[in-house]
Amino acid sequence: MQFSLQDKWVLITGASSGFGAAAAAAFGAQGAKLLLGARRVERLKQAAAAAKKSGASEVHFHSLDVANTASVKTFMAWAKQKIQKTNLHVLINNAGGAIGLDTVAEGKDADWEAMIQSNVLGLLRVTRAALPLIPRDDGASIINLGSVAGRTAYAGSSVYCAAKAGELQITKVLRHELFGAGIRVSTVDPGLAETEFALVRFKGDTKKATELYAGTNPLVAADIAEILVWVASRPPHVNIDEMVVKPVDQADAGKVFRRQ
Ligand code: NDP
Ligand code: 8X3
Repeated sequence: MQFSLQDKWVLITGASSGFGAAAAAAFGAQGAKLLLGARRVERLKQAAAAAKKSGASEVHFHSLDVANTASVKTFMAWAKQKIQKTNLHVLINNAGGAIGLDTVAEGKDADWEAMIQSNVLGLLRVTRAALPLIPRDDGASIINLGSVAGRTAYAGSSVYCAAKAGELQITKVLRHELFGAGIRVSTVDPGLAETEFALVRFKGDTKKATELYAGTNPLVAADIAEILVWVASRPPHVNIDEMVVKPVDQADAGKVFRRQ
């Protein structure tokens, strides 16, 4: 039988835009209780209001920088207070993204460090802090956001590809470490999706960001949100290990069909 998300606690990192904000609305529509984190609190507030409107039974938000251990600790202490018991049923490790599209020859230390901090170390920090709140043998799920970039390589994306390959390996390791605990562990790995991802990658250059999606039909945030809900709501004995989701116009990370 499908796992009901009604009144279950769902924690989403990077909930201020894109997949995270859409996931808040989608889990909200299932009647879940939401804990949302990201750095831009004003945007979290908007995502929280939309999720409440979609049917969430409770929505709370708090600033979170997954690149900072102290911030993760503060956030999780706040989350623990809200949840009270060990009943965090869904953890969505979504915070992350790509910064820059430089070759290795032109790469910037700050960009490399930020990508490893959010996509890899942030995922580890949040998961470490959340694990004591996740119930055993009760249908709980940890769902990590990977990428096609973690499974293939393209020029200008060395560290982002490495970070998402790291996410995939961490997901697999967790499945070993949680063996017997009755906690599901999944990775959902999208291809080209129109969110603020490109704006962040191109450091606020809206022209370049818009061009990335020009003439093609990318995924949208709601496509991934719907899949995250589906993964978490499978019967408790079913673990969706890995899911790769691309637009029909995309054959591989660097190969996108564009209509004139
Ligand atoms: P967005 O840029 O729209 O969202 C990224 C989210 O991550 C924002 O809410 C941002 O919040 C948050 N975030 C980034 N860094 C941190 C941090 N240090 N601490 C806390 N939150 C952080 O992009 P997407 O929704 O597309 O990206 C979501 C995830 O999906 C990322 O992991 C990305 O790599 C992955 N992905 C995206 C694809 C795409 O094509 N769009 C494809 C495959 C995977 P804030 O800035 O407020 O902190
Ligand atoms: C984002 C997908 O193809 O831009 O993770 O690397 S891609």
